[in-house]
Amino acid sequence: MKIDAYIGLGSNLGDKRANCLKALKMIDQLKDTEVRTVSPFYKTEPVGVEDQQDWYLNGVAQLATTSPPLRLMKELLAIEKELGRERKKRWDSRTIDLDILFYGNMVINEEALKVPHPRLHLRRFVLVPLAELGPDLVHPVFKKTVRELLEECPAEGQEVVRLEEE
Ligand code: A4P
Ligand code: MG
Repeated sequence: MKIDAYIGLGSNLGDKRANCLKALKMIDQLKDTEVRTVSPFYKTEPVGVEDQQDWYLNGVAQLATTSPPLRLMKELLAIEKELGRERKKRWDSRTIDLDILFYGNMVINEEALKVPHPRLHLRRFVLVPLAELGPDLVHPVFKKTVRELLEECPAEGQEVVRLEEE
């Protein structure tokens, strides 16, 4: 059965837009997964990082997939690797970060995969693009819509600027 999954894309190193577009193309080429819709991209203030980091480019994509969640996670990690992401320390600058936000209504609590993404409700760089694709999606743990989560999310230090589509 095809499941609707939502993923967050983020890049703050190199050609950020090209990195996100390449990742989307590679995701769409996965055997059991297709990219259904992509949000506009946003230029976003770095959140939760102490060192001086460049702003991020963030967006959200809706996927239709028959890949089970852990397999999809592995496939996304392989794409991150292929696009040259080096893991040095947590929350370091990165060429591409691919996070699974929602996988249907599933709730998963494993080390390798926590779904819904445990910090998505705190992050405007996720909620703003996600609300463009699915404002009425319901978070299966909080039982609130994306629109509601966005209204409740603190905006302080979390500027997001919508970029024009090209
Ligand atoms: N993992 C578990 N659950 C998930 C999930 N739902 N999606 C595991 C993706 N990965 C998940 O991830 C570490 C491990 O988490 C993976 O091996 C996977 O099995 P990582 O991508 O190496 O680590 P990370 O991204 O450095 O850390 P983390 O905790 O995922 O960071 P976040 O929460 O992704 O935050 N500010 C702006 N403006 N824009 C951003 O995109 N991103 C971060 C990183 C911080 N600040 C930001 C942004
Ligand atoms: Mg990540």
